[in-house]
Amino acid sequence: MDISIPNLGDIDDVEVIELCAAVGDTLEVDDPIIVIESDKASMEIPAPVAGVLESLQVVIGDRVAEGHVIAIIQARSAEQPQPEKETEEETEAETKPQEDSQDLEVLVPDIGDAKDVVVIEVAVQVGDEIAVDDLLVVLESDKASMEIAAEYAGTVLAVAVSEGAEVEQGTLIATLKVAMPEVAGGDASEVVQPQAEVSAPQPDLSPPASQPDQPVTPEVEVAAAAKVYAGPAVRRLARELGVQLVGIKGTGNRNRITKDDVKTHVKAHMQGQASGAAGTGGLPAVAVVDYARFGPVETIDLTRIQQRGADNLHRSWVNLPHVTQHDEADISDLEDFRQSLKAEAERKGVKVTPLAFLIKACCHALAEHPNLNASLHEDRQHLVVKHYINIGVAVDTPEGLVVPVIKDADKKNIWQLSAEIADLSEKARIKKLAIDDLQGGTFSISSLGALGGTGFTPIVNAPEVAILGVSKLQTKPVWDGSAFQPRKVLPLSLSYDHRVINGADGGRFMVFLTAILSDIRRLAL
Ligand code: CAO
Repeated sequence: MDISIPNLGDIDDVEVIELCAAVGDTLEVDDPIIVIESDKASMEIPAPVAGVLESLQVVIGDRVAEGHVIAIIQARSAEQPQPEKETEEETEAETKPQEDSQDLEVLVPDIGDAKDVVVIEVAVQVGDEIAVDDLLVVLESDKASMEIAAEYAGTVLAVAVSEGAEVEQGTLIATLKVAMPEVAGGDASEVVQPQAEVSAPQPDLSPPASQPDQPVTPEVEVAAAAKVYAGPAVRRLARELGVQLVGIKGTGNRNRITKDDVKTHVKAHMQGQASGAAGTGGLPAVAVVDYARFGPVETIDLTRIQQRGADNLHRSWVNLPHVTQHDEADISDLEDFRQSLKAEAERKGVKVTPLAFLIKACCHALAEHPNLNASLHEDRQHLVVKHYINIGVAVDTPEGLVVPVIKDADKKNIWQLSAEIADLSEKARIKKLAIDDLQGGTFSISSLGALGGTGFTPIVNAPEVAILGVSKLQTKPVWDGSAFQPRKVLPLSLSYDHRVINGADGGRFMVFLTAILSDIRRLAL
């Protein structure tokens, strides 16, 4: 039986925006087949009869009008008893080839803190046949660019972004019809359809199993987002509210996410904000002034890095109660040792500055004081202590402040740290940092020593809980018990999140750190 678009009143041209059933599905009367959308409303086209969907005559993006055949259903006769679900599944498996394609939404994966990432290239168009790893889009943040490639081979059904569009994690990039492997064992009824409201069992879209303690990779995030079991209306609501469906607990049939689930999730988030768990809000605004009334002015565009950096600093400043503790380290011996390394450093082609020693010393101090290598859990009832030490280093670039991260800094020697500081700061300055270079920091250092200053209050790079500010090394008279000696003294400023670190913790950390810097033989302990 041909299924056609019904009379749509005064609307004569609408777009197919969702496919709710796949060829081979058994449909009951009123089960949705597709969703169409005009500029006024969207509506589902339901099955007028029960039966098996023999063919779909449209793809997402097609424009249709009244009378357009969208599908063919092999109707079940009235005498034919409605098959039991399990029997139906068994019969299908025996008599028909397994359904071998599936619609898959490709979403922007985890891109760290990056917001308002811009699509700078769209490499596919509707109808393209693509292979695994074929480029879909190229994104660019203020810090790096990133290619999003296809995880499955298939056909592009719809492209949801265009060049210049701003996206963030979870934004829909494209919908693919992908060739899927046959279901092998398992309870197929628990497997979900990525984007359609269908009740028939679906092939497994799970990515290959990963180790439970492996970090979630962008690839896994993409597959996880696609696996969400929710209908088109719920997905649309989630998109409108800017909510990620991944992670929302579905209370509907077979754990399907309902509109109420989305609303409950949003409500819980808002209540969390109101109770101060995240964000602040309600701050009095700074007065808007017409500066030109008082003299000539010039308005200059801020770079994207400056804008995002300002947001991050503001977020940290208003959410974290900051305390800054100042101290001084006598690094005369360290400086003598560093100077003695100059010839060797030149041969190795690296420049050794005090910063490499500071990173090394901080790693020792963090291992000894793990509370500073931690983050406050969002429930504010737990502390997440990290068993790895990744040091973020603030780098001043023409575009603004960037904080690349030296991973596993505690496992690297002074030569390796020096080389990595040079490499990451150069990449930061020429905008060649990868997203990964900017993620995973556990503690940060902001060194203004080369510029000057006797102390400052750095802002914690939240959700880290502490940051070390470094000012200019000075030669000062230091009393040795019988006379003043000229010593090289390094001013240090530790800012910390007072919800996690109390004054005594901060004090102990600084005493330990300055002791190491004053006698670097302690680095060997
Ligand atoms: N006191 C005195 N001199 C110092 C010093 C200190 N605390 N730290 C470094 N120096 C010296 C170095 O030894 C080097 O001298 P030589 O050229 O004679 O060897 C010189 O200053 C320049 O150092 P550098 O800046 O090239 O290297 P670095 O390892 O000290 O720092 C980096 C690297 C990337 C951190 C730095 O270039 C930078 O960008 N700093 C700015 C960070 C910033 O803006 N923080 C503010 C964040 S809050 O807005």
